[in-house]
Amino acid sequence: MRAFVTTASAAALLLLGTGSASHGQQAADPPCSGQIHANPGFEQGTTDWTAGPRIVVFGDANRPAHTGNAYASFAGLDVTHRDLLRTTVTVPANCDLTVRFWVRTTTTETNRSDYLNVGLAVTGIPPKTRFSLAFDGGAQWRQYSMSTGTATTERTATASFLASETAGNGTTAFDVDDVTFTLG
Ligand SMILES: [Ca+2]
Ligand SMILES: [Ca+2]
Repeated sequence: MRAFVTTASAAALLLLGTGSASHGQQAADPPCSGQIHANPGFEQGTTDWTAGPRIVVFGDANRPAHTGNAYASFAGLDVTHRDLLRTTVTVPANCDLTVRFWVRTTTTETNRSDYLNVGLAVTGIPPKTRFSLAFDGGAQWRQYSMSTGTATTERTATASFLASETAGNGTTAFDVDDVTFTLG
């Protein structure tokens, strides 16, 4: 099924629907519940994610996952580079989507140089960085959350994790696990 991403095409769809004899406004409740990502904790590697080659880590006893064996890691390499991890889900009409994720930060930095920008891009809304995490994120797993709000049309939502590391001033590793996408 094609996504109708513009207000104009959504309005056209509504007009077409009005001509249908099947029903009025008594459509079934939208399916606004449940966690909808198939691989939120990276236990199936990069399935359903777009990720660089070194991002998903399995079974590191020294730095265990938040749950399961696997997590995504933007490793502190002390090399100037960027890494991107992202995934896209469909948000049904009239549903809110809440993305919750856990981050652990291991660092030798004492000021902000390496960072992890977490974004949520939603159909019809300009992409936005919701969190810009850095050296002060904490060595224990911490949970963060961000939501799309609701709209009257089906949308797509892309969650992105963009790590940027700069060499020569300390190293920072960001670990990410249990990125859940829950409709409400
Ligand atoms: Ca996991
Ligand atoms: Ca650095």
